[in-house]
Amino acid sequence: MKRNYTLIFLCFILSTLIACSNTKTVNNNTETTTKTVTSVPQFNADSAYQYVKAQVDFGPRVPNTQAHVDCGNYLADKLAEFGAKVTSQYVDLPAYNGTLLKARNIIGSYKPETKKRIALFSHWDSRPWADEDPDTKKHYTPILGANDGASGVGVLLEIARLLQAQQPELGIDIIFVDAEDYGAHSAYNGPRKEEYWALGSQYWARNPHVQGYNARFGILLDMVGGRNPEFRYEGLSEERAGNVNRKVWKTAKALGFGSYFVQEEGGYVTDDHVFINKYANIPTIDIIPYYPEGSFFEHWHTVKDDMDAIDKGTLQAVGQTVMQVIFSEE
Ligand code: AHN
Ligand code: ZN
Repeated sequence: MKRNYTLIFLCFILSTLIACSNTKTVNNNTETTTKTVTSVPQFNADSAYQYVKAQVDFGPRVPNTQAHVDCGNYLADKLAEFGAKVTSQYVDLPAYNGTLLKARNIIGSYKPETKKRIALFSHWDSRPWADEDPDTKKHYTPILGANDGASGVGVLLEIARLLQAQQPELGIDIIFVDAEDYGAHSAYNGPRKEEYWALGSQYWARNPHVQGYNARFGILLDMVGGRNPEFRYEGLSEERAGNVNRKVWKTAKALGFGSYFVQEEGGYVTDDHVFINKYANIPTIDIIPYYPEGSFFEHWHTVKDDMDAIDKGTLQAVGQTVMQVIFSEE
């Protein structure tokens, strides 16, 4: 009799243990499944393409023009429509040739009260001159900047649309910087200083929209909508934010975009991230096409940087990768 009780007791303990461990396994599986399947929304390249086109339809977004004012209003309205807290920085910035540019940086913030943040950047102005055009008669014609300008902004607007419905753990700031592309004309004889570029981000990096602003890291998107680009590790990004480069390129490869994101060294590029790293001290990478010949894409700074230069597959590769990266942070 006594032995039977002991046996029943032992069976009870054993079955409880099995039941407990089973429950635990099931819960773990459920958790893992939920996380991988539902947590990263699907980036829609058709939608991003429409946002690129909407900008290009205003015409060249050159500072001190009506198209620039109108497009700035459109961008701020879209961010607000997508549920971001919108801040505009209006500032007059002197260009290399003395022209005073009426610039506007536009920031859309998600979870503005959250301390842990990620900053996503793209310039929204377009170059006043097609000074790389094969036809020298076009060298003073303003460009549409479908790829050089509108593509990065289009990708970020699509991300904003998705964030409206579902947000990652960290706060996200979408930062449209102005007056990036007013760097010295190719015919200019004076010194070619890097500070002539990226005027809007220089201002933002010294005067962020929130006092004492900081972010875990930053990602700059520049010319991310062209045909067959090869994104490589840009030099300064590698020095200042090498871990962010690995994270992004590894994520892209895992998503099947390894042909766009090539895990090789690229050259150094003067771009917005230089000043964001320097003045705001946020480790920021630049996703920008690598071109050994020194042109970022076939129609760079030419009148052909129009909607025909845009490839939805590229927008998809960059957009889905950035989504996966921002949703993977905790
Ligand atoms: C150089 O031309 C070396 N940097 C300019 C970066 C740029 C121009 N990004 C867009 N347009
Ligand atoms: Zn440019």
